[in-house]
Amino acid sequence: MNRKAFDLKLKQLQRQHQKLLRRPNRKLPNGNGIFDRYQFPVLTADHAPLTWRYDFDPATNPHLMTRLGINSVFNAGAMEWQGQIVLMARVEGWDRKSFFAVAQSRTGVDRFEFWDYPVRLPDFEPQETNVYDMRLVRHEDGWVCGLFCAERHDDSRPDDLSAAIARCGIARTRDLVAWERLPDLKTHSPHQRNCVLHPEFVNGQYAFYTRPMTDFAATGTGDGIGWGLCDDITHASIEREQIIDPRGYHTIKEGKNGLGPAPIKTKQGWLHLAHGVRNTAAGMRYVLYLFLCDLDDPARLLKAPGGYFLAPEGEERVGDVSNVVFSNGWVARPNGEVFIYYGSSDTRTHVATSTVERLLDYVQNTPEDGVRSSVCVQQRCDLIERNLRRLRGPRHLRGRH
Ligand code: BGC
Ligand code: BMA
Repeated sequence: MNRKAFDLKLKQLQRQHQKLLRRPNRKLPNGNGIFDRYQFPVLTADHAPLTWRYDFDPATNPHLMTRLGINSVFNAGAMEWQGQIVLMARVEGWDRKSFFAVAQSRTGVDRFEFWDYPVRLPDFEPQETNVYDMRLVRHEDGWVCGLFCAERHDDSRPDDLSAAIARCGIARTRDLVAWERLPDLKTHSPHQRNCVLHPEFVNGQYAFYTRPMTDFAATGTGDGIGWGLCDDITHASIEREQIIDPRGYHTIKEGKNGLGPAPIKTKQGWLHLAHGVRNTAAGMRYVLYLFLCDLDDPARLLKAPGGYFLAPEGEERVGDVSNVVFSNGWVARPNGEVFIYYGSSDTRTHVATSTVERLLDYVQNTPEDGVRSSVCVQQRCDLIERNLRRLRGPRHLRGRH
C-alpha cells in the first residue's frame, strides 16, 4: 500500500469506528413489562479502540493489518462512577486470553467508549493464565473491590490440557486505574468461580457469595450459591460456606448456578441477579434469574420467583458459546432506574433497563417454581380464572375447555 492509500484506509477505519461509538441506541418496543431490551449491543469487539488492534506506522505495518485482534467483549462488571456508568468489560483477544477494560458512558445505554488503556492488574503468579468476569463493588470499607475468576492449568493432571483450576481473584482500587492485588480467596472447595463481595460488613466481617464446585466446569458438581464470612480481606479465607440458593432438578438451575453482580439494596431486601445453567443435547444453556434475601440476614432467602428472568433471544443466542446470557454487572441509579448489563453467547454486551420498583414487583409476585408440571398447570389455571372473572364476570366463569 502506498502512503496515500495507507492514510486513506486509516481515515476510513477511524470514521467507521467513530460512527459506531456515537450510534444512538433505542429501547425496543413491546417489552414484557419486567424490563426493556435495546436495539443494539452496548459493547462489541468493534468498540475496542483502533490503537489496541492496529499498528499505525506505515513502516512496520505497510498493509495496515490488524496486529492484535479483539474477539469479543462481554460479561462486564458495572458501577456508577462520577455520575457516569462504567463497565469493567471482559475483553478477549484472538489469542483467547481475556483481560479487563473500562468503558464509560453518560447515558448507560449507548456511546460507551473505552479508556485509552486496558486494566493492568498486578501480575500475580506465573501460573495464572486467564482472568475474567469481574464483579465491581463499592464496599463500605471505602475501596472499590473487584472479584474475578483467575484460571490456571491443573498441573496435577499433566496429560489433560483442558484440566483447569478456577480461583477467586481479589483486587482493589481507588480510581479504577491503579490496582492492588490481594491473595486469592481460600475456601474448602477446589474451585471458585462467580464469587461476589457483599457491599456491606455483616457482623463486622466481610461477606462473600461463593460457588463451591468439585469440578472446574462440569455441571452438577456443586450445591449452589454459597455464603461465608471472613475477618480480613487481605487474607480472605472462608471456613464455613452455607448454601443460600441451591440447584434443583428440572429447573433452570439444574446443572449449576452462580451469582451475577453484587445485590442491590432495597427497602424490601437484597435483590439478586444470578445465572442458572442446564445441560441440553446442544450444550449448556445459561439464563438469568432473580431472587430476594433478607435485609438484616442476607443469607436468608425471602423470595424466589420460578423460571428465568431473561433468556437469550435472537442474535443473543449465537456466538462463541451459543445459548448463553451471563451478567456480572448492574447499576441502580438514585432515581430507581436499573441498568442490567449482560453478555450474550460469550461474544457481546447488552443492556436491559428496568426499575427497582418493577423488579421488586417481579420477585415478590411471580409464583415460585411449581417443581412439577401439574402444579404449574394449577398456577396457570388460577391466573386464567382470575382473568376470566375480570373479563366476563363471575357468572360466566367456566370458559371453554
Ligand atoms: C472460560 C469461561 C468459562 C469457563 C467454564 C473458561 O475457560 O474462559 O468463559 O466460563 O471456562 O466453561
Ligand atoms: C462461565 C462463565 C462465563 C461464561 C460462561 C459460558 O462459567 O464464567 O465467563 O459466559 O461460562 O461460557
